[in-house]
Amino acid sequence: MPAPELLERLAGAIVRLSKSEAAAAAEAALAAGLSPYTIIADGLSRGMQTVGEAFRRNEVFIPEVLVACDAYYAGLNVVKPLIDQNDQRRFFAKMVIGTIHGDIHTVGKDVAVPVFQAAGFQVIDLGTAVPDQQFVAAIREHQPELVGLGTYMTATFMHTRATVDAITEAGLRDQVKIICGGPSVDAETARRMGADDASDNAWDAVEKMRALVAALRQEKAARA
Ligand code: B12
Repeated sequence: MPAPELLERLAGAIVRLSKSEAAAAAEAALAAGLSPYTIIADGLSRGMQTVGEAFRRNEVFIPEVLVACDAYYAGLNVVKPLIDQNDQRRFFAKMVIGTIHGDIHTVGKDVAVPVFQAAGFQVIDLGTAVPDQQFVAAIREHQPELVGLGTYMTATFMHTRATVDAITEAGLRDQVKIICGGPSVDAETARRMGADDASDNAWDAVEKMRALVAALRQEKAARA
């Protein structure tokens, strides 16, 4: 099968919400000599993008999006062992993500992470109810440009301030941009908490994240 058809099959498997088809299409694409990066960027990710557009138009809903994520991961898992995770040139930027402490909602982050990966971010997922010091340790270890805080409730959104303060006290605040995500947060409130931006939609967040990374790079260049 020629490359364009293989890529179409990969993207189509995500749109058709088929885990088995995504895995089989990834195997076939690898066997045909396509690189893991082409499979992810031009195949699986394009499928996720299409699903995201349908979600924005209210043509599909969260249950379908979650199955699309499963299909995306089924394809990704086939090619993952062949990716050099340390090859920074392949990724647009590295991000550390975790749900703020006190908050056990998992679904939003489970949807957002594959969307961010599909958009070219290398994502280190710290999980749910993440203590402040774990964010600090992860920034030291992984040196991301972006920190994503999953903040799904008003009550625990207040913890954003404590997390940002811990990052500041560790002397790391000017190394990263911080974006909050979830239904209970807006950009203005996030900034009042010391973060840089917020989004309640993973696909919209990607544009904001790209802009934050670009701003950070400019600031770092100006400081150098
Ligand atoms: C499912 C659910 C639960 C499940 C969670 C299951 C699970 N494993 O996640 C259960 C039943 C456990 C639960 C518990 C509670 N819940 Co609840 N829950 C929900 C519900 C119905 C759906 C959440 C969801 O999955 N949405 C779908 C996802 C895909 O959307 P999303 O989270 O917004 O994510 C999108 C974006 O925000 C973005 N995104 C997500 N993460 C990130 C991260 C970054 C960095 C970025 C940039 C973007 C981003 O990408 C996603 C795709 O676009 C919402 C109501 C609602 N309609 O939102 C309430 C809701 C979030 N829950 C709420 C509450 C209050 C609770 C409880 C306190 C209830 C209780 N009294 O016990 C407990 C919390 C316990 C705790 N300590 O955390 C409130 C929060 C209200 C508020 N403003 O504070 C809500 C809004 C319901 C309500 N209207 O009252 N909940």
